[in-house]
Amino acid sequence: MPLPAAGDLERAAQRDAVEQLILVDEQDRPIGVAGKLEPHELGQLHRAFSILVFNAEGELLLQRRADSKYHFASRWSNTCCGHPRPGETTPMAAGRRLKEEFGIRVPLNERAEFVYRAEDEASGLIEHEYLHVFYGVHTEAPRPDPTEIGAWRWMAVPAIKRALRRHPEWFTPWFKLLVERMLID
Ligand code: DMA
Ligand code: MN
Repeated sequence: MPLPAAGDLERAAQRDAVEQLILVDEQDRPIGVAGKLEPHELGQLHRAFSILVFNAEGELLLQRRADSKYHFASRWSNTCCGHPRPGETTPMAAGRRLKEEFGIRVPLNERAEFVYRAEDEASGLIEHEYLHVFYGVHTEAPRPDPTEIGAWRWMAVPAIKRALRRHPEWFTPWFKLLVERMLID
């Protein structure tokens, strides 16, 4: 796994150590609370969200996950992802992470939900999530947090599909699922 830069090392590890997430059953009913890392080590199902932000031309805002991310580091992915904390609604959490990661506030609509499971060979961690998918539109340049986002760009859907076909290993597995299920050219 790529290692964090000096300035990111303590911040990234500290944040992941204190975060908590919501364990759920296959119907998204809460069944418990856990620290952030353990469910990803064990592959326990938990609540999560994925956000797709488009510009006025219909291009999607992509992020390359920072090299210091705890899993799926350095991969290209959808605009923003995360986990609601215990006591936090999923739309609130989605707005919070979009602001923290990309420095933008965007009205969001929930459009879909599904369960998926994916393993990250590099970190040995497992994503097993009940995923809520949000859409939003934003036209200005974002101001990303470099401890979260290594790079970003707007990209048209047909170009995303071509890149995914040729180089699936450049992308996160949940992004591939989102594109296949949700995005028509
Ligand atoms: C976790 O994403 C959630 C999904 C849908 C993969 P993340 O690692 O970008 O979020 P965070 O850093 O907030 O845990
Ligand atoms: Mn997760």
